[in-house]
Amino acid sequence: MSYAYLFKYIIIGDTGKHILLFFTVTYTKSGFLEIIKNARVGKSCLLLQFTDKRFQRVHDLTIGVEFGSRMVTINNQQVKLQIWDTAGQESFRSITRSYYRGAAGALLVYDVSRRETFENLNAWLEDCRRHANEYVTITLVGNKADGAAAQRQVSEEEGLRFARENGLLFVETSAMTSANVDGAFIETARVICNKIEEGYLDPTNETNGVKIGYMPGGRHHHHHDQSREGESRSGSVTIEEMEKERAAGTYGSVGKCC
Ligand SMILES: Nc1nc2c(ncn2[C@@H]2O[C@H](COP(=O)(O)OP(=O)(O)O)[C@@H](O)[C@H]2O)c(=O)[nH]1
Ligand SMILES: [Mg+2]
Repeated sequence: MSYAYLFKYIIIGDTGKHILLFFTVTYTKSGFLEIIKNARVGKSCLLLQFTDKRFQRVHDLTIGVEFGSRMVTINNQQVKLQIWDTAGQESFRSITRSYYRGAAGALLVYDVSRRETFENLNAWLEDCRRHANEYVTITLVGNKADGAAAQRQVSEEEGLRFARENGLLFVETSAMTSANVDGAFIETARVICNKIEEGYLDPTNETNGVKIGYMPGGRHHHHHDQSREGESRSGSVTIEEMEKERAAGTYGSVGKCC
């Protein structure tokens, strides 16, 4: 199937520290395995929900989904999203780093019912900024926003504040109910599209995680207006706000992007 662009994504966030080290030793001890599971923020489940529209409660820790892709439509253009899931390899940070290279989008995931995963965001963000290309669009995703209020350890306001302070997009999701899962991936792609349209992101440079596809009969127009360099739509915008702005027709580049 033809597409206008291909965007490469990565999904990052806690899987629990030193899991692989302890895994075999504590495998049979009841209780501990549960702790391990709780430390996982739901990256593989988000990917599975986005690509397959299903939720699988129990994933094999090491044989998780590692790769997925889905075609999405952004302003009447087909865009293919190719997503890499770090799939439990977080323990080997050097392997994880190779994922950062050539990513146009990154979903930085924490678990709203587990404060520790929120507190580790700074380290993840630092890693991402250091190893990804400078144009990467990062969306902060507060996953598992489906539990009882009493189970919540991070409020939506806190998530939003962190996103604002760090110039990230923000959305709360549930890979279980599928709430906002499509939005998290698609709105990230929309921002990438806008960066291309504004001439901020060069789509011909594959190290930016973007590939130009083949469009039968179509032609791409790319502006490289240097005066707009440095502009980005990713700062301090929530996905909800973007949707509202778009509905009100105030969001730029609508109908022209990509
Ligand atoms: N309640 C709830 N549980 C979830 C959600 N997403 C994932 N989980 C659970 O969290 C566990 C870890 O998910 P997984 O995708 O393997 O995490 P990963 O290590 O970040 O890839 C799974 O066993 C799921 O049952 C969600 O949105 N809501
Ligand atoms: Mg996983």
